[in-house]
Amino acid sequence: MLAPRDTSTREVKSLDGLWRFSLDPDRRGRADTWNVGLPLKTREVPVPASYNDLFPDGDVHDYVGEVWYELTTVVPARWDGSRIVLRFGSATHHATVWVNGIETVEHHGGYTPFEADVTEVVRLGEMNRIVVAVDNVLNWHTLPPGYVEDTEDGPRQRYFHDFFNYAGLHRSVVLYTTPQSYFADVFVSTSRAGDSGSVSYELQIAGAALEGHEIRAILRDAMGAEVAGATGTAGTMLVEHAHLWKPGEGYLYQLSLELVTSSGSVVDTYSLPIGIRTVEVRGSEFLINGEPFYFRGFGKHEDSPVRGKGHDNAIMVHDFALLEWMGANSFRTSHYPYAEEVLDYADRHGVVVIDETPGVGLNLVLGAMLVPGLSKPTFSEETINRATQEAHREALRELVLRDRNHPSVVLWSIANEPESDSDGSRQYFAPLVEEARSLDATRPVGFVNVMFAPPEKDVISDLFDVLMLNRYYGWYVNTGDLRGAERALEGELRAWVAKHEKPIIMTEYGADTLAGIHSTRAVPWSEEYQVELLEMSHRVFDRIDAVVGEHIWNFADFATAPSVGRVDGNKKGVFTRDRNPKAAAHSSGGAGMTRRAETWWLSRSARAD
Ligand code: BDP
Repeated sequence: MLAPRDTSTREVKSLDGLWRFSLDPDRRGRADTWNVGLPLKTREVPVPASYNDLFPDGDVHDYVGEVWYELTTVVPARWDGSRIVLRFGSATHHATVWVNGIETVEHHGGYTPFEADVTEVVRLGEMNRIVVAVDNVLNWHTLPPGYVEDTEDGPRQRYFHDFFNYAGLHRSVVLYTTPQSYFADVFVSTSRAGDSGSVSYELQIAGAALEGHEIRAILRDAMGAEVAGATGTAGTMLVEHAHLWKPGEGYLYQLSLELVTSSGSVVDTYSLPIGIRTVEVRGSEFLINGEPFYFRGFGKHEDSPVRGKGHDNAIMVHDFALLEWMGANSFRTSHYPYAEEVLDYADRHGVVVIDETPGVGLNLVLGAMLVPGLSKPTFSEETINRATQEAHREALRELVLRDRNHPSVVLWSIANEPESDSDGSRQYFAPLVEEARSLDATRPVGFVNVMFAPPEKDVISDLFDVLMLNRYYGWYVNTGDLRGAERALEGELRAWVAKHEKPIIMTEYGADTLAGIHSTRAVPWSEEYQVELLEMSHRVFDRIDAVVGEHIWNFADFATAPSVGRVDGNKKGVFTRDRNPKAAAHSSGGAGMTRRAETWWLSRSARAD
């Protein structure tokens, strides 16, 4: 899916701002034709933002069901003759959209964009009413899964993942134009040979048929100089002395596409940034541009006070600045696709991304720790089944089709901590791995393994290119016993190495830490304990050659559903939720780093000098 861009033939109009908003606890909206217009008296909410934390009342925070958004906007009269598209960056988790009372699109899945051709339903030069019903309900067929419990006090949403179920219009909404014949999609892949690079593209044109048209592709370097060109719907361009996209140096070329008629007039133009780089797994190494890469960074969340999961450029820039301050070179979009702006930024700044689907909570053994009393098998007709797998396939497809042109994305993560030690898990995942490979043969595929499925129990890791492990030695096990934790962690990692010759990325390890708690001894929840646990983990990683990455859990504290193990949310951040550093933020930028991470950091600083 192409991101909307202003070009000489296209125009984008932002619909971000304050929208009218109504909860619908009695489910009256549809019967009372709110799709044509919301009741006169409503609240107003900002877009993009989660609605949950905007108001002091629990009714909004813990609301379960459809909410309604409405905006009226003028569609410019000058757009006459263009194709007009309404696009949502995301709506969490399900949306139905009406324009001037007419249903135009429905979308399942809370973290990927969707759009509707509204050319026939908008009134040019006049006010147009856009109404969206957004449903936050998670059920057995959504990703992530969940179920709604009927209680005396109304519905209560239950789910098996450890972050709050924020909802609403989390990302930008735009109207944009394209010509009637237009570029519908493009897939770009790159390779290297010696110091040359090559850029291949394959594109799709849609809309009104054109006779004898031509397609021109032009590649320009960062200074705007033309370096290569090609014609046709697919082509390969050779770039001599290519300037590679590298971790720490996000060098980008621009690929400009032109759709031209036989008489030479330009019908459509589209332009996108391209990074020339290669990614490869060889033995137990992860190579970027043929060089071993060591991931150093964090699992993150889209999470901040007031906005919840709403995208915010100020928070984004600040988070990237803190990542740099920490010496991080990478992060994982745990546990869902992030806003497109985040990947664009990572592309420009050379930050490496592990891109994850919303496949989280596919593990009811783990789920029972978050939903007391839950006692059901993970994979069954009644729980996670074929319909869930179909939703997963669709979420994976939408993620790959959205993000495959980002050089920052080097690895697809299909799921986080699913059950992976049963026949059911193999049946569930094998087709999804195939799907990922058929959608994109240029990137490795992985999933994030949970501690309940160590090497002697796991039955799916052979399907994947890398091992991604979340391990909580010293926290959920060996609590307060870092010596025992060190032995156990090393023992398990050696068992993985013995079983699979694959690179290991430690995708989560860490300790809940309440900023301000201090101790001279290693006491869980204290800042010192977090420091010591991270140092212990880093010592172990340094002893295992197959470990090619370390992502601390988590970058910052984040909101969760209430539970006895959570103190106003998950506190495993090295930053607090409002991004103040805990002791570990200082130490893991220096002494706490593994030797290999330190090497990367030093070479990076040398480049910057
Ligand atoms: C893992 C999950 C992550 C949790 C973390 C924790 O992948 O989402 O937040 O552990 O318990 O199980 O802090």
